[in-house]
Amino acid sequence: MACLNILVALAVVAVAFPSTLATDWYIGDSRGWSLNVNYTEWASGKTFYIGDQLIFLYKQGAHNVVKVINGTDFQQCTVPSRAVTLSTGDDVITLAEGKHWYICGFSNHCLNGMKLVITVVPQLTLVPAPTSFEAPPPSAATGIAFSKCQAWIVGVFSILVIIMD
Ligand SMILES: *[C@@H]1O[C@H](CO)[C@@H](O)[C@H](O)[C@H]1NC(C)=O
Ligand SMILES: *[C@@H]1O[C@H](CO)[C@@H](O)[C@H](O)[C@H]1NC(C)=O
Ligand SMILES: [Cu+2]
Repeated sequence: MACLNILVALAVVAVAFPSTLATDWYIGDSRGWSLNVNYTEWASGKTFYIGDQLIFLYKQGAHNVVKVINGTDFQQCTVPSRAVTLSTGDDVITLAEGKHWYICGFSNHCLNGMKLVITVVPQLTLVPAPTSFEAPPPSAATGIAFSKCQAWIVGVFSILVIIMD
């Protein structure tokens, strides 16, 4: 039953560290980047990792995305003079670690709540398998058992990857 033990251990690892793949975050989900959305509420409970992408969808010309440098500008809705402004209507930002502030630069939109602050943390990495699984001694019988086991593990992992994708 060594095979089952390994499968269970791998399943535990897979659940504890669900994915090393980056997430695409559609800001505001179906509402996109617009007025009348509480982006504090939208962001709450979400964990943003380095390498994830923020996607701001909106009608071009109706809004924009301005990256502000600090919490003061964010609170006061001040557009910095040399701000990075995105305005394609389909703006994608790949996240680096730390706190990031975004506002809409159109008049009064930020004051009416079009503002998003997030904190980006490092991605958890997959830890090496625990050392308790020693490779079996190389006899013919265990050799076959082990390769069956490997086939199982590959199979189960393929299914997990499909499910979690
Ligand atoms: C947005 O949601 C947050 C958290 O639920 C709440 O504290 C805040 O008052 C809301 N803001 C507005 C403008 O409704
Ligand atoms: C925030 O950034 C603005 C520039 O956009 C700067 O003038 C201001 O001093 C900064 N405030 C703090 C508290 O760092
Ligand atoms: Cu706007």
